[in-house]
Amino acid sequence: MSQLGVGVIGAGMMGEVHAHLIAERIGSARVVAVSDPDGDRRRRVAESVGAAEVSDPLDVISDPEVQAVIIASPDQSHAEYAIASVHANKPCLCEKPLATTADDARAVVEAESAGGRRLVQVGFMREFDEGHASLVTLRDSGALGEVVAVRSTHINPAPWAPGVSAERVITQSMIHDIHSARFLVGSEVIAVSAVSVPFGDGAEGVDEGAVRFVTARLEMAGGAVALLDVNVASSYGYRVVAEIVGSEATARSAEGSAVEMWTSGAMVSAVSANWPDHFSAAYLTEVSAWVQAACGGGVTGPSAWDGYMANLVASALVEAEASGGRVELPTLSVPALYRG
Ligand code: ISE
Repeated sequence: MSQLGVGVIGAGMMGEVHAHLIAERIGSARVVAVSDPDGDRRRRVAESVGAAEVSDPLDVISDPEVQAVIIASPDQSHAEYAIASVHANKPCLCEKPLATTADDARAVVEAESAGGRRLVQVGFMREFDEGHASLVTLRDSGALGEVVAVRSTHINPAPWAPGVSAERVITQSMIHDIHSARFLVGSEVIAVSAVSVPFGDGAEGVDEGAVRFVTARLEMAGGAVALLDVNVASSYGYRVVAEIVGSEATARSAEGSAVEMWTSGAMVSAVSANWPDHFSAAYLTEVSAWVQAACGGGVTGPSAWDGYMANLVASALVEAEASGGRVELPTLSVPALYRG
């Protein structure tokens, strides 16, 4: 069987990760084109996977050799390229967030719905992480009872970005936890509130208004609550821990290295340096599942609707954090394409 031709838009950190997974770990696909406005970066990644260099991202999508597209360009361009992929009838894996505004995400949903076929998979890769997937399996088995609460701890190494505003933390980082809350609880968000902790005046090397921590409370339909924390300035590395508190039992994703060491009054276990190594297995599972679905002309996993819901909740959280209030979300009916 011939290999799926994949075009990669964006040769930054995630574009490179995906391009190498396809070139080195997935036999049923190959990278045929890579684009990036930075010529050196584009050349380096294209050469390393034996693909052609393309300067205009829209030419990647229209290239007849490209049968499926990976969108890993800057966030503000995601929606445009996702819509172009839909119009070209090509499955795409679009990095999160689907868009930078809920309106732009809605436009992707509308384009896809008009075509009547799911072609957009959003890169919420935690659905493909063994720990998160096992929590869903446990929940569905009934062993946890009713879901009472979900907790998500998300820690990025400092300096994630010295000028990071609460809005950026919410829309670029906490957006993962928002999606996790929806799929771990299994219901929609109905209201939100949020608080942030700034670095404080005069902190060295950080911009005015930068925050180091955001905590959010999501009220979910059905009565459960989701408590999400993002720390963008840890001094020790990267962690993500998810927990479901159930009426009968509580379960949490495990962390740490394969071994633990006891030494001089301490127990030591490894901490990942950053997300590409922490979630390396999840990225491989995600990309493999996407390639398999794309070979059949479709996609799997988080949908454009999920991307849109996450953007809506993120906007509500940005408003709640700025006002210090509680912001309610509208109840939307799920379009037919995304039901079931
Ligand atoms: C960051 O914004 C990302 O893009 C990664 O997907 C995520 O895992 C990380 O924690 C975020 O801060």
